[in-house]
Amino acid sequence: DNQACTEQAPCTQPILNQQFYEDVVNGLTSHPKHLEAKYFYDSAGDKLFQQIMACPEYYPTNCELEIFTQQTQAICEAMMADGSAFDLIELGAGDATKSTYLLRYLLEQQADFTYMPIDISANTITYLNAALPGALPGLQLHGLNGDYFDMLQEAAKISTRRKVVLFLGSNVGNMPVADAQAFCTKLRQYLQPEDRVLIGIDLKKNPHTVLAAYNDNTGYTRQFNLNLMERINRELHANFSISQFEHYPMYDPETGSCKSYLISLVDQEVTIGANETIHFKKDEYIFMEISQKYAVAETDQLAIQAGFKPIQYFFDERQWFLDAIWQV
Ligand code: AVJ
Repeated sequence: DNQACTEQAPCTQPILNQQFYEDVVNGLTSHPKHLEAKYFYDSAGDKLFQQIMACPEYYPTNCELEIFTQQTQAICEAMMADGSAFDLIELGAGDATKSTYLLRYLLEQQADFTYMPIDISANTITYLNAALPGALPGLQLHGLNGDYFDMLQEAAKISTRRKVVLFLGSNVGNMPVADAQAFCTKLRQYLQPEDRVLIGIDLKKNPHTVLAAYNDNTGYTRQFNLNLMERINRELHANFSISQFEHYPMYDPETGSCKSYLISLVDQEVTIGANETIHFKKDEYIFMEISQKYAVAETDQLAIQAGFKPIQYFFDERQWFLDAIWQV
């Protein structure tokens, strides 16, 4: 049943996603308190992220689209390399809107490739398997549902062809720099000499521009953050009062880290399921998400420390965003 969990009637409803529960309790019993950005994307969160991407303030999506539409040929030539057959693997493909520009051109050139979108969401892979063959006739498609590295291993078993990995949308920015370094190093270990990566990275720019992208006027970004609390209420039978928390976005131009927090407006207690009570002091924060911005030289460093060679750069007109080709 859907009975609310109150202090008088502690919640005894089952928790369906045990990993989610453990990660949330872990994060909220840590100092400082934090939540994991991957949990933003339930169906309400997916919709809010679409709305964020459609906001005039949220420039990264438009920048990368501009790059893909204005420089399609050069990007695809860099992926086609010596013309040998390849597997085009996309990490976190989502609805594949951006990559479709590249896929269409590759098909026109009769490039010999299989598109292998990897996504943690089973819904996404089911959708892509259903939608792409109609939209892109002749596409060889092999969707993989699961963790990035498990699925990269899977892709290596399916074929030994050359790999080109897409990691778009500044998803790499969702990790602190040290984690991004470790991630790229691990990615390098799953690849062979001559394999390539096309990585989209948001660049340092006017701090007002960055901050506005994470603090849109309509309030979608605020709702996106608060939705994670609502998701915890729904799925983990918690009782967050959403109105008792305030969204606080910030950008530090020196480090390039854009971070969002939820600040407790009052002293309060929140229960999660039957067994957890979390205390919040007034003004205490929960760290929600990082969206790291890089200087071009810092993206080179990220590549090189991981064992990649940056071999080509594609910028938008304003040089706000970079899609780089890295080679093993
Ligand atoms: C999907 C991680 C690239 O950090 O810009 C957008 C997510 N969060 N607005 C980003 C996000 C708030 C986005 N990434």
